[in-house]
Amino acid sequence: MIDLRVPVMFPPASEDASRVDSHWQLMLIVGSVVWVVVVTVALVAVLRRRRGGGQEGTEQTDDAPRPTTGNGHLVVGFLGAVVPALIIIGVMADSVLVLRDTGSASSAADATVVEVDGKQYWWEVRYPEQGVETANEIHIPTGQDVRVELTSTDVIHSFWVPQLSGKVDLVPGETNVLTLSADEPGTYWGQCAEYCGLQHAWMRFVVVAHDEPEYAGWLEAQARPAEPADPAEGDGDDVESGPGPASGPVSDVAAGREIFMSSSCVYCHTVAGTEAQGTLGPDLTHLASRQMIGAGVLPNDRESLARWIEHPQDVKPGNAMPGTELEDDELDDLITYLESLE
Ligand code: HEC
Ligand SMILES: [Cu+2]
Repeated sequence: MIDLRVPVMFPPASEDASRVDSHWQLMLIVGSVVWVVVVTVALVAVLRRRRGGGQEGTEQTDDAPRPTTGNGHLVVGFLGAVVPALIIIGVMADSVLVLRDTGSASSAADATVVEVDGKQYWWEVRYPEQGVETANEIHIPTGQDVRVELTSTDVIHSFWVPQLSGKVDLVPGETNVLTLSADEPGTYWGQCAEYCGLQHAWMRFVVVAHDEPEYAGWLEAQARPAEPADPAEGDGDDVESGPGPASGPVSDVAAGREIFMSSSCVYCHTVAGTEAQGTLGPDLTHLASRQMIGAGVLPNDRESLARWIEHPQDVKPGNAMPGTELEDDELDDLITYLESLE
């Protein structure tokens, strides 16, 4: 299980990311050298003037160094204009090359297409060809270009997975395209990189790169509707861990489903294959298969789900989900139902 709090976000894990990374290194080195030279020259100038004891506009003493007289002015002026210009042109040339090499949207006809819609403060993720919808988690096949089509529902967001690519903005009314690929299977953190409101920092996501067969398996599982909960066998689904309420009924999927379907949840959430078809919040059809909830704010476990459902505004103030008051055993059943959505 990966640590939700301390992501390692920077070592490049794709060709594009390596290009961006080496460009950044180049700028860091060039910038550092320029800084050292400028500061050294400035210090030397100040110290020499001090030692000379001269003041602006007053007579210099005999041995005061006067480095820039006559042609000296011309030489220094020339260097001061030409050297920075050359450095800037050089760095810019590399920028243009990096943009050319990495910015190009994948045009391969068979490239996997993923649509990502930015929302305050989570990511809707759709695989239009397979009819799959999920949230805050993008699964891709390893070693292939994936075409990510970025849009926004509300304000400008920015899609950034530092280990895999550069960043691209999500702009309302526009579709921007980014090519994503990962050299190795793994989990890569992403983050909204354009301030979008109070919970901008908790607008995170993961990209999970799989080997081809595993990826196909994931897609297939996600494309299935939720298993119908059969009320007749409801009490077969005991809570996995921890004892249930001492004398209350054992929490079960069917009871939880009942609570979900008769609460406000259905106005905002979809569970494919049921009457819950809300679109304001994340699709919950396969919630239990996801690693985290609330765009990275909590791990996906019973305790966190309970906190989230009762007090989403404490966990992530300003997000679009209101809290719901439930009896303890109702909440327990509801969570058992959510955990059955694999
Ligand atoms: C007014 C709309 C609304 C209602 C009502 C609502 N939710 Fe939500 N829910 C959201 C939104 C929006 C988010 C995403 C919040 C974020 O991450 O910024 C969310 C997130 C969630 C998540 C986390 C999903 C994920 O993948 O991150 C769960 C679980 C959830 N809601 C369950 C419920 C349940 C259970 C109910 C009913 C008791 C409910 N919600 C009622 C809007 C709603
Ligand atoms: Cu943001």
